[in-house]
Parts: sequence; C-alpha cells; structure tokens
Amino acid sequence: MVEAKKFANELKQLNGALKAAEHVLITSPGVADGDSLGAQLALRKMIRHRFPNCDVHIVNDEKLPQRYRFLPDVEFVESPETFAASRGEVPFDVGLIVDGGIDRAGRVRGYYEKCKVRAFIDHHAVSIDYPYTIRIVEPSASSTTELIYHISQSSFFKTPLDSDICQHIYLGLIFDTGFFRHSNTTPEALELGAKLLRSGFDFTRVGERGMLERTFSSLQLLAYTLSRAQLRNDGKVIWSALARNTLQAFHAADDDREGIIDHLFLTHGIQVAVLFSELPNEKTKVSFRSQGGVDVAEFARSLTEHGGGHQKAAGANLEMPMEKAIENVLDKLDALLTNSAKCVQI
Ligand SMILES: [Mn+2]
Repeated sequence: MVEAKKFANELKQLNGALKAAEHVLITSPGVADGDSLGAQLALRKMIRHRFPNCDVHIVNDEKLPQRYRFLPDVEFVESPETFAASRGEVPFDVGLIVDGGIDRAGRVRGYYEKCKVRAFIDHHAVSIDYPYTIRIVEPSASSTTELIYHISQSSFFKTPLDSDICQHIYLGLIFDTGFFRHSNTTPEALELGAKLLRSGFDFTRVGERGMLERTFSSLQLLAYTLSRAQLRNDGKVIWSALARNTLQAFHAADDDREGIIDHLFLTHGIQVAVLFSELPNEKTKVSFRSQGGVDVAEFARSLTEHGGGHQKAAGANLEMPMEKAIENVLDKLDALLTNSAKCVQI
C-alpha cells in the first residue's frame, strides 16, 4: 500500500527545495523504459504545475528509444549533448533521479552531484549507498509512476489529473507490471489504472505503441532469435543467443532485443529461459526468466557479484566471450536443476 503520508517530511523538504529553486534537473539511469520515462514526464508536469516559473530539464545519458516518441511532452527530454549546447554550465539547484540510482546515470551524474538538493524517488527494494538529500523509496509501489502519482496528489502538489499526466503514469504501470500480469500487480495498481483511464486518453495506443510495437528490424531479429532457440535438460531450459553481427545484419539497435526473452519464457513446459547477448569487448550479457522454482537472481549472483534482479527475472554481464559464456552458464544451470531435482526426490 503506497501512502504519501509516510513521506510527509520528505515531501515537505522537496516542496521547500523546489519552491526556492530556479533550475531543476530530472534524470533516470540507463536507457529510458516505460516506467522511468513516464515517471520523469509526470514529475516534470507536477513541478511545473506547482512552480510554473521553475526551469525544469529532463536529461538522460542514453538516447530515448524511438517507441516512446509519441508521448506528450517527450520533446522536453534532452541528451547531454543537446542540453550542454543550449544551456552551458549554469548549475541546477535541485536534482531528482527516479527509478534507479545515480550510479548508472552516466554523464548526467556530474550535473546531479553539483545540485544543492539531490532527491531520489524509487520503488526498487535495493538501492546504493549514496548521500541523497531526500530519499523517497517505496518497494510496495508497483512502479515508480505509481509512487509519483501519490506524491503528485499529496497536499503539497495537488497536480490536476489531465490526460497527459495520466498517460505518463499509466505507461509506467503497464510497463512494470507487464500489462497487470506480474506479481507486483496489486489491487491498488489496478484501481489506479481505472482512475487514470477516466481521464479519457487512448490507452490502446499507449499500450500498443509504448509496449508492443516493434520496428521491422526488431521483428526480424525476434523471429531469427526464436528460430534458433534450443531446449535443454529434458525441455526444462530454453535458450538462444544473439551475436553482434546478427544485430548489424538486421540493422537492429540494442534495445530491439527487448521482449525476446519473454517469448522464450512463454514456451510450454520450460522452467528457465536464458538469452545470451554479445556485448563489445568480449563481454556477454545473460538474461534469465524463471517460472519460480529456480531463483534466477541468486543464480545470476553466483555467476558474478554484479549479477542480480528478481527471483523470476534476473541478469548479469559476464567478462567472457559469448561462446564461453554459453557453455559456462548452461553447464552450471544443468547442475543446479539436477541437484534441485534430487532434493525434491528425497
Ligand atoms: Mn520501475
């Protein structure tokens, strides 16, 4: 249950800092996804409503994926290049990072660290140790946009729920819950979905364009990767691999890999799905999905200390070429499944 009251002190502090601020920075780590982008756009709307004279910039280190460019206000999302050219070195007063920590904010980290007030708003249970000035973290929120919704409706901000902000919040909700399917789909998340729909935006369009639509390159990449999938361990494991030259052959971008693992995972009878993606410099990204019997977060951590995620969805970046990673990871997974099968028999 998400309650803004729980963060009354933090919200008071945030409101005070924003009131005194001229220049505000909003960012998110890594490549924007439906939740991190929705959260940034909704937050911008909230701040601009309460403090119309405030100069608010959304700056992300990575390029905004094409699929989100239909959203309202998306023209306000900047990259460090365009931003530095238009603005120069004027420092920000308040920096806000949403849906993940500052450790993965890339080039935006420098701007954030110079802010007098550094706020962190997130729903992930684990976060890095960083001296944030204001920390609003609520793991019971299905998505960061659900948390932003409650902040925006608190007595400090009272943001009107127009159809634009409702789209932003809705995109985060459907992205992080997988269209209200994953275990983080709480009754509150569904009730919020219903409330947002009442603002009258085209939710079919937001769901299809923001979540399901693929470019033709990406569709071909998906088809190719699925056609090369293999079963293993009596059909309990399904896996496939994506080489960099395959991406190039289909003129596909890195984020075109999005969603492939979910197709593998939804194969009847499997327990674990694994997708290997070749990275530059002889590194390999490995992603896992599990039906629940195998804790893939624990397994990912056993591969490297930087591995992790959730029990049913996890990943790791391995410092080895893809061929070696495939052999290594699948052997270890076989051993794990064989051992757990023995345990069940006893
Ligand atoms: Mn999220």
